[in-house]
Amino acid sequence: MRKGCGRVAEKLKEFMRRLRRAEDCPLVMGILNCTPDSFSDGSNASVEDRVERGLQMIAEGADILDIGGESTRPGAQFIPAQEELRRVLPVIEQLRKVSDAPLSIDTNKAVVAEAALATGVNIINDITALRGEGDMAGLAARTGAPVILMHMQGLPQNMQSSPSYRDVVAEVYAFLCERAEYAQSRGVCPKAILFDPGFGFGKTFAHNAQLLRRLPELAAAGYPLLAGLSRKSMIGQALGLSPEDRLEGSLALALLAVEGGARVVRVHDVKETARALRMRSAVLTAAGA
Ligand code: HH2
Repeated sequence: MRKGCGRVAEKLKEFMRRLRRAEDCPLVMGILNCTPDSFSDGSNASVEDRVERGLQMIAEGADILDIGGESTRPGAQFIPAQEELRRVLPVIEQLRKVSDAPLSIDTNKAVVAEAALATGVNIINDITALRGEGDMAGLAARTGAPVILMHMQGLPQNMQSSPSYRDVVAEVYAFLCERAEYAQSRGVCPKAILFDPGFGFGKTFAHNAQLLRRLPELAAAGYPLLAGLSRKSMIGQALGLSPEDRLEGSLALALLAVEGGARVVRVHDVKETARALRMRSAVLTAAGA
């Protein structure tokens, strides 16, 4: 049986409220990839195993799960909507039967997002910021689903070939503001919009570092910020470690992002990240900060 709609809606409302309360502990988004080829956690696990992993992340402190059916790692190949749906829908359906936690769908295809929303997902995570396949802006406006707008230069197929900016922070800021205006012109409520600088999406190490250090400039736009740095290649570049060995680097980057004003961190390692953030909050609270 599907979890009560009222309870799910209540949980989503609470999530959206906490996003805007800077005094609350930052939120943890657990990554639940349903892909054979994601850069750090791709696998051919069964639906049951993926659902179990999702529940484990919730038990470990995830405030939301981000479910994805298409890898967007550099060089990833495009897959059709049909295949993406085949990967994600059974997992969403099973998860919704047993959990009322907020869920987001990581897709740039409106038809995938629409089916996911109909199956119990609450939030659209669109790495193309409403420039993908189909009318994602219309869907977000019609359903009232909150939407994460992410910056990307190029496409996953070519984005790391020669990323180039005059001022990466100014350009990402201008892009995200333009996409937020577009979303609103299509009827999306401003309170339903989140910003994401898109770490690693068409960016060199130096670009990612600039964005991280100058995150407060992006936060100043007034939309809650999400940061996705978990296990990304900038950690490999700095420490020379492979994706499965990037936990400590990921924790360091998550804390830096939160210091810069990120309200949500998108991570693979939920237990460790939630503990690190709770530790930080405990110190700040005790110090009256
Ligand atoms: N990063 C990835 C995928 N989706 N969405 C947002 N909003 N922000 C991100 O930084 C982001 C994202 C890439 O990470 P992952 O899902 O672990 O890998 P893959 O794309 O290979 O599945």
